[in-house]
Amino acid sequence: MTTVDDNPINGLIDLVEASGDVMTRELARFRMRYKFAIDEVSTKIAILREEFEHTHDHSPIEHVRTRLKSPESLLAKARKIGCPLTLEALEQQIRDIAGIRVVCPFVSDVYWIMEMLGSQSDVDVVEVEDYIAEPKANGYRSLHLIIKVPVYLSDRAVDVPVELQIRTIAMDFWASVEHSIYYKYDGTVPSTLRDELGAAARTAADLDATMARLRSEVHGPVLH
Ligand code: 0O2
Repeated sequence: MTTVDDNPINGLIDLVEASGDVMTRELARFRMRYKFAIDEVSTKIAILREEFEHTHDHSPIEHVRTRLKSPESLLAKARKIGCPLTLEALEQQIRDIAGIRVVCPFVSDVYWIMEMLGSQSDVDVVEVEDYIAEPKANGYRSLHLIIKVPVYLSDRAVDVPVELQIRTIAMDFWASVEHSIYYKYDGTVPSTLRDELGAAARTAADLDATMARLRSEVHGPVLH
């Protein structure tokens, strides 16, 4: 297996080009299985959504976004965490190569999606980080899961990890603004802005709670 640990070449793409067609094909094949895993989980989510909409008065999903980590950000993450640049090590140590974000109207929808996916026999939930129950210090709230799904290739089946971020519209709005501020200040956000973001996160949490209460006053308790 080719490694770039001591290689001065800056990008995985450069490495791949320098290593010739065999490595190019290997990396493309490696990333492809994550794309297939995204396709599989996206289909599961679409089925849950359509079936739910058929029988309920609201949709549990506002929108879904998927992303396959680019070779450049794969390399940047590997460097950041000190992961050797071999396909085996990338596979074992980087679990967000396939990412899916599901944005829901209500907090109860977030947990419903987790339960529905987690109860499927071909879905293995390997990690749950509940930043809704325990928000991050900056106010970030979201439910993070790493799930593994089997992908059937022509010569074998592989269990492929997918990072799922499930959150409400209010949480998503906060996270996207916070993300852009974080990058604008290159990670060192001034303390006044940090305080305001913290206050905005509490407002977003209050909004989620108020909307859930109003909904249940009008439509009755959530039954899913
Ligand atoms: P990107 O570009 O969104 O992928 P990990 O980095 O996943 O290996 P960890 O610490 O377990 O390690 O990750 P965590 O805390 O579960 O966060 C993973 C992702 O959640 C991040 O991916 C962000 O997308 C999102 N996230 C986590 N914390 C915050 C936060 O404070 N603000 C915002 N806006 N998003 C957050 P990446 O890799 O950072 O970036």
